[in-house]
Amino acid sequence: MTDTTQTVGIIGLGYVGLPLAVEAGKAGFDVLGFDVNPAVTDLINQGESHIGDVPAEEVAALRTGGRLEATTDMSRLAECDVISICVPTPLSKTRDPDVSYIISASEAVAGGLREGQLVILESTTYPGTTREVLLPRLEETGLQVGEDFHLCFSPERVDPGNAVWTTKNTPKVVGGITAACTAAGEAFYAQFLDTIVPVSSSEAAEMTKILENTFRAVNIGLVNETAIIAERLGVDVWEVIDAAATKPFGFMKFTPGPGLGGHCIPVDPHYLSWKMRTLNYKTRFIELASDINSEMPYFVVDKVREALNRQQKSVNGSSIFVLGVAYKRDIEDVRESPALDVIQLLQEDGASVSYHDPYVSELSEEGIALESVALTDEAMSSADAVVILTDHTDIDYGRVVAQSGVLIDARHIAPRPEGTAPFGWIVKPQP
Ligand code: SAJ
Repeated sequence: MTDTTQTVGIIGLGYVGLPLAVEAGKAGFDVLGFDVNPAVTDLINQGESHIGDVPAEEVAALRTGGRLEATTDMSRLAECDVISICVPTPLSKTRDPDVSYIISASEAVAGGLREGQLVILESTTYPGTTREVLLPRLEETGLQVGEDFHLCFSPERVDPGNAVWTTKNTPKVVGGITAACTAAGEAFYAQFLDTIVPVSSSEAAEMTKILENTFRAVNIGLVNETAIIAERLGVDVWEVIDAAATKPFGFMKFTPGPGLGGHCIPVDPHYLSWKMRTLNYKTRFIELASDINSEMPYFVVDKVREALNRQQKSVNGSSIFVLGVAYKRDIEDVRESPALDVIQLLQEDGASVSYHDPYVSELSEEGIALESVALTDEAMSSADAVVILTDHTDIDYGRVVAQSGVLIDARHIAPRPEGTAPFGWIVKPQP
């Protein structure tokens, strides 16, 4: 693992796998990317990129240099000296872990497992998955972990849209089934990532990731509950959080919003909850945060109702224009986006909803079928209410305030009209 003559296989060429493939290719490894979707492998083999954080030029350069190839043929895993598994770990309909992607990847790896290979799971999952789900399938080949092959867990820490912290410069935690496995994982990543953080086991590495994301989910839940409490007390939560954030130590700023989106933060903590239920322990903070975060779409719809009420209007029959449907700013991903919940609730209450999102041209999720409309003055001024749900950077919010008759701001991004309170969920009309 101490030279780049190895061939690196990466299973799953999404927002985790493709950036990793590109970094390994740039470091001089031959990279073989695997994906079940031929549209993805074809696109990459044409030197294109379907991931916002990966410029097509980087893919094209690696293709030209013969460093990167994509395939759907899993039998080629035998060609790889290192195999990184970056497949999705969603929740099932009953909100239990769905490790089916990990299982099918494990079986594909086992099919071509040979001496000298290093296998690394990167998908976020409950502590124990690497040892309990992957290892048995690999050892069915008769090969011995830590002797014939190595097996590690190394959490992905990709923050989509974050140009400062990238795959290359974000410290990389890695923990193996055995000490030799950890050493192999550390040696591999050290070839092309800036900082490696070895830990004592695959469980420690799995738990590290779950703690990171649970930390965020619980703290977002805390500020969202603070928002609900502040509303009852007639205090503005945004002002209070900004003031608390002036404390130079012992405080970390999180902001309330329309709910918890993305395929990580709303999902990952439930992997730990599920595992602990099998051990007869209830993870109370995770469940409580989840309850509160799920309440926020209702809170926002209540604000819309209150704002319309100030103009003797009801939600029912109103035209409501939503600004931003992605789960967070400056990305195109709508998975678990709270905007989907807000739109559904408004439609159920009889509103006719349209939206504008510069990153999301159409919305066909969870029974919603809408296309992004242009952000014209007319679209805003003719709506009975405008609701900001995602604070994309490239929108002129001063214009939104000027053109909207009724404006609800769930992200505290809009400038406040002269003479009105500088904070609050309802920008116009003032009480
Ligand atoms: N959110 C709030 N208030 C906050 C912060 C976030 O309401 O103060 C909301 C966001 O709008 C979004 C959701 O929570 O809907 C998740 O936000 P996020 O910033 O955690 O975004 P993700 O899920 O794209 O990325 C996170 C990573 N984010 C950061 O570290 C900033 C990181 O936790 C993980 O590397 C990544 O998930 C992952 O892959 O696990």
